[in-house]
Amino acid sequence: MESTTIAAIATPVGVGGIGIIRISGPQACPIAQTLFRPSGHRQPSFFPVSHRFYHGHVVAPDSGRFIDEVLLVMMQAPRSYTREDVVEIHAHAGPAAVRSILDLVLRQGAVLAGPGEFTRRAFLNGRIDLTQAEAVIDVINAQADSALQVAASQVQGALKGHIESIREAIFGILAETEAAIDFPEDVGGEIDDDGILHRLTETGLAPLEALVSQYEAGHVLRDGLKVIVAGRPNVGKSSLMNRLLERERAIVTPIPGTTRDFIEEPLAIRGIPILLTDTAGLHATEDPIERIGIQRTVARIEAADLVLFMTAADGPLTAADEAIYDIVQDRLVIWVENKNDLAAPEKEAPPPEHWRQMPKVSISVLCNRGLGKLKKMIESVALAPSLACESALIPNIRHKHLIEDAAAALKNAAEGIRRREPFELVNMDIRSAHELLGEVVGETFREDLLDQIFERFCIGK
Ligand SMILES: Nc1nc2c(ncn2[C@@H]2O[C@H](COP(=O)(O)OP(=O)(O)OP(=O)(O)O)[C@@H](O)[C@H]2O)c(=O)[nH]1
Ligand SMILES: [Mg+2]
Repeated sequence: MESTTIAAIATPVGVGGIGIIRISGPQACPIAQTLFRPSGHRQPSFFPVSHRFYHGHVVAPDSGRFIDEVLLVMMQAPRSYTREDVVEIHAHAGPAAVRSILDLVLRQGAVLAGPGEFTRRAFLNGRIDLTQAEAVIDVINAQADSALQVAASQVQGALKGHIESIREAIFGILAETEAAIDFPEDVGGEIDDDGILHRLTETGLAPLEALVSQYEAGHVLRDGLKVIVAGRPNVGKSSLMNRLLERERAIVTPIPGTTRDFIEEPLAIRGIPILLTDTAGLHATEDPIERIGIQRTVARIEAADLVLFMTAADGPLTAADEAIYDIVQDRLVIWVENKNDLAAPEKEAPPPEHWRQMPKVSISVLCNRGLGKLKKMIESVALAPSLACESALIPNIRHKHLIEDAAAALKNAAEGIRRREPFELVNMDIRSAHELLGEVVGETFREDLLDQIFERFCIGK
């Protein structure tokens, strides 16, 4: 247990309804008692009951100056977030009052908490493991609902449980082979190489490799779906971007060639984080600068998860549309036919045969028609199993690297067993895999790693 008592403002900066000052450590309660005047209690006899809210006032101990009307709650160790004594003071006034209260708390002997220090203590005191601590950061940072769901279930320890069971399996193999090396006469008989190899692959390597591939699959929920709007000039790409963002982000004019470079904006569609890119209209040109722009757009199209290929219904498809079709047709694509308010059905030619393979939605950005349907289509693409992953077992980048290294070590071990190398050697790899997985759940950890993780937190968490 830490001997210092830490304090910080736990609510976001700015003018909010309430601001919370959080204090954790052995002095949390004594400090609170010096500042807090409970309503209807005589001060000297006041000692808060754990997990109960008290109404009262914060008063500066030296001057007797009234600071704010507050609610105070004490959570006695170990039934608190950090497993230490925690006091929270919920202040009602603006940021100035919240800061004055924090100031008083610090003057009474608490030290200002570093970023993530509350969570770090929760980890060091064994309340949560590292995957859960990192998931707390993700919860704080998650912008869209679906990402939040994944983060929230990791707080519950889904990934931890899974890694633990893989680790146990590996540990079982280690225990068995080490016993055979050290005490051959007690264990009796030879090591069953093939049996060990089978177990190593089935219960160690395969689930680890599956986790790594889930990292790739889960990237949509974690980082957002990369969606690019492409089409010839003037079809309404920037208008669509603005409509989806619900603000006038991109310049829209009737002049073809209005957008000259990429415009990239994050947004959420039906709870899915999206990174939307508006592009310059694609068309045949001799202008060298425009040609570079077009090359870059093509590269972006190749890196996108989904292309919204836009055409306009105010006239027939053009050669420029055909040329863009050739670029986007092997991508995941939705054909978005815009300006259906100007469509003249009687004059419309049916689309070429090969175009009909693309899922199509007909919209009018101007009249706000068909946008709901487009959003639904984007959602179903994003949630397709090839991109998104329903499973809660999605590692973050740190986990992924460790899991990859552990898988590589197990692969080496498996190779060694196949070559009939002695288990003294093979076990070095197996042991290293076991340790690497220990780092994922924080069982074997290094101080600098902890610093790195907790630095990503905001102060007060
Ligand atoms: N009638 C009608 N006009 C639209 C619709 N959507 C966009 N427009 C108009 O089409 C023109 C071009 O719109 P933009 O959004 O600038 O088109 P763009 O595809 O971004 O064009 P570039 O940036 O030049 O490639 C503007 O005058 C828009 O008001 C629509 O659904 N119906
Ligand atoms: Mg534009």
